[in-house]
Amino acid sequence: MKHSALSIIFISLLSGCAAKNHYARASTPLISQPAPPAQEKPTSLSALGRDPAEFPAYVDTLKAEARGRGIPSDVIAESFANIHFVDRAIAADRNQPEAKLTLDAYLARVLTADKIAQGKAMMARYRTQLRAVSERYGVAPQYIVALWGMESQYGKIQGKEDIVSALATLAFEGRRETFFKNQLFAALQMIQRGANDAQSMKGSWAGAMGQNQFMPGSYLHYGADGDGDGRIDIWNNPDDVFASTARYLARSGWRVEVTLPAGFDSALIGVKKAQGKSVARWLRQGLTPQNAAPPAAQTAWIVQPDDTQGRAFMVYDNFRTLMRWNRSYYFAISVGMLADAIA
Ligand SMILES: [Ca+2]
Repeated sequence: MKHSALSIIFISLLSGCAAKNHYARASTPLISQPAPPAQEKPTSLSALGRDPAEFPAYVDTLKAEARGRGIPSDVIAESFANIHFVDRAIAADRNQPEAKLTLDAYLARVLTADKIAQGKAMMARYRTQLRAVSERYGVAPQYIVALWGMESQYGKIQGKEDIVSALATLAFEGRRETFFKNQLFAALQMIQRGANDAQSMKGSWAGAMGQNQFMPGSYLHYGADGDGDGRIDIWNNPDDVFASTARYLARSGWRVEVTLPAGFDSALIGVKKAQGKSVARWLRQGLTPQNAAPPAAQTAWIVQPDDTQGRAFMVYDNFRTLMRWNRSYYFAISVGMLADAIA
């Protein structure tokens, strides 16, 4: 990928929260689940030794593991009441469209004039709430609205799949079993805590829920009660959607802006694995962070989105993770472009 594309992510997604230092505590998944790396070969259930006829028995093992994790039996019974094999989850997970589209083709599909116009209207309609959330979390409102638009068409398309079934099916598929099992147990925890009742735990085939398409794990980590009613309702309540999205963006920060010393060797700029150095080593080379420096032992990379004259940023492994996933990368670019368009 060229740096010019990177600049879109950086300048637009990140300049809005430049006032605060939000570098990551830990590598985190995107809001939606990331697609598998493009180089991963498609496999079939039979190649993995998994016959859909074995799904009910697999579900029994999931229930047993949930009990072992301390989820009460009545919560398990309620959560699995509608359990079914989700064919579409398997088909769609194998056929991530972005892996086959160019970036321009992807943008033409997702960044429509209608979506931009609606985004501007939403910015105006929710101006007061967005300003409050923006101040609280240090995230500019257009990024919150852009994520909302990209994830669910501003709340309109949230998915109607039973989340427990979608996650159980994806875990059964086996390519990322641990990831999806953990998301499933997070969904059960949500039901246990009363985040939503089991019948209403709906979302996409990929397990993403609500107006901001949080995975259950993201909900547990980043969910925020925007209107103070004691619930975090990302399905129906825009205040909660805005607060949760802003909290996610603030916590999953991935960069700190730096000033490069005169004569800095441009060969050191980039996100190849070999270009990573500890923060301490970068500082010894004369880089000056514009916010508090990250932990000295943290491995970081230097990027300069505008190639020569522009600002430089120190980024961490979660940014590289983002770049490895085409879908997420395209998605991040499209969010940045939508934010610019509606700001
Ligand atoms: Ca609430």
